[in-house]
Amino acid sequence: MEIKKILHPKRPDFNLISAGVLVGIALLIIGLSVAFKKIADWGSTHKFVKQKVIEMKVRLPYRIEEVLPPEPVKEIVVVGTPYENLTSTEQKIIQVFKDYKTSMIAIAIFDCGESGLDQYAVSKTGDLGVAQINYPIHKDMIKEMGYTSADLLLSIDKNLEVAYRIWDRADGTEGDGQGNFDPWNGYKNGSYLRCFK
Ligand SMILES: [Ca+2]
Repeated sequence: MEIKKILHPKRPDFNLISAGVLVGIALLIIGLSVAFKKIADWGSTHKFVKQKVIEMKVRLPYRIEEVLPPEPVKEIVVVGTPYENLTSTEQKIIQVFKDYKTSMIAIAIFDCGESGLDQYAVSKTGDLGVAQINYPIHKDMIKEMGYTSADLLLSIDKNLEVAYRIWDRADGTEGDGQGNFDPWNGYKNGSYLRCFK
């Protein structure tokens, strides 16, 4: 005869669980006490010190930096005469040519190489006024500017305005503020250099 085995559904063993919980609590208490003991030991040899959030640095009010050599001084022609002591014609030449060195050369050419800065100077070949502008050669440009040959003698300003235009055109490009004095004989033959003695 077959004996039927009655299978009881497994029930949790409450006694075993409560024993385990008790052991767990005991271990936790031991662990915590050990931890507190360690913190207490660490605390006996360590302490909290308040520190500043911003650190202040003490330093000298000056510092040493490398000194760079100055740029080379631009070469200039020194004539030794203050601007206010120049003649009005010389001042006008500086105003027209602007650049100091160019102006000094222009004064020297017109003074020592051409007209002697005589407003009414007229040469045999038709060079007129302060800058001794050759009328036959530059007639078209002078007319285009609205001036007559008489204007180049009566007005130093107009004479120099035409001179500047000739100077500017001499390098092949007009209106670039660059030029040369090749159109003037007083420059090409070197007679202007007498003004720089
Ligand atoms: Ca030019």
